[in-house]
Amino acid sequence: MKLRPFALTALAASALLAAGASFAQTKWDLPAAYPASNFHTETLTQFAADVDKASGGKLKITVHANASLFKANEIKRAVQGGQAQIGEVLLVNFENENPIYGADGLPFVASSYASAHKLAEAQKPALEKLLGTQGMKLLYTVAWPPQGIYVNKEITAVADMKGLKWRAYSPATSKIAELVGAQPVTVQAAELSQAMATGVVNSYMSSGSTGYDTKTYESIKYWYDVQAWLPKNAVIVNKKAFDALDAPTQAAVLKAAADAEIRGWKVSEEKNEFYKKALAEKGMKIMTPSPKLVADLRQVGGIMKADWIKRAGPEGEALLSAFDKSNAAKK
Ligand code: PCA
Repeated sequence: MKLRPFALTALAASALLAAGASFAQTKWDLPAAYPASNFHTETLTQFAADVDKASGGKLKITVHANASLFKANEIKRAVQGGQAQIGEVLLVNFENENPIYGADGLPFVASSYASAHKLAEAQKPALEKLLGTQGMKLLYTVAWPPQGIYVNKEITAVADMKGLKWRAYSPATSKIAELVGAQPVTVQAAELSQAMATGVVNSYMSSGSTGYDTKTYESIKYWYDVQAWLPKNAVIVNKKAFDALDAPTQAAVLKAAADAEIRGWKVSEEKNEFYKKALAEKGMKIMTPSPKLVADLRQVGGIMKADWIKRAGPEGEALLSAFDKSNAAKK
């Protein structure tokens, strides 16, 4: 039989419609707080591409870098309320909500990649439970490189930090300022360059990564490689949004997340050395802290840990003792 042109078109249209019906595409927005070139954001971009591929294009995730959609400390609430389906947060930002979020922001509890990884494992069950009660699901976490002190003068003891205008990114980094007699100002990473350029701050604690991203060397000369802690970013998803996906797409998300976690930790550790070199090349002095400065900072850390244990209660103690056990065990 010979089909007339009209019949052909109708046939093609109905075939397209049928394909469309079985191909429901979901779009997610993923707010993130760091620049597109940051290794965390690159990990996210790859994660989104992996999900796209493994789901056969059914789930499209758009990464919004550099706090362009929500400020760093607003991302968690956005995911919780469903304004964003998925997001990347800095866990320690939310320590005032629950101390469990701040376990990886305690100075000198875990200061190498190996021990930070063990701390992440010890923190995970409590974190998953806590996020679950808030209608969210943990997908993966990745550590920032070890935290050191950016400061506009040489320091040999905590007494030298008195009066500094100190940029804080979390309750714990504000607390450090209080304990050393500095003035804390909370500034998210996306606004840090400006805060330094305008003299709002002249010091802060963070990784080589953030010093590099924010061109800290243009305003501040010294970075003390204290290796005090390795805070983590976490990628979290709204549970309703996740549950609304079909099973194969859920599996694709979980697989891509597991891959992203492995990739992210590896890149973080590799880039740690790169950042230090790059900062030095830009004229920054990478300093080994004096024994006195380290001892003083450890004392500050001790106060903070004791305070955290008091606030975190039995759950916090269980977390730390699980960590201590695995950290003491031979690898
Ligand atoms: N960079 C982030 C958090 C920890 C880090 O290394 C920041 O400074 O905001």
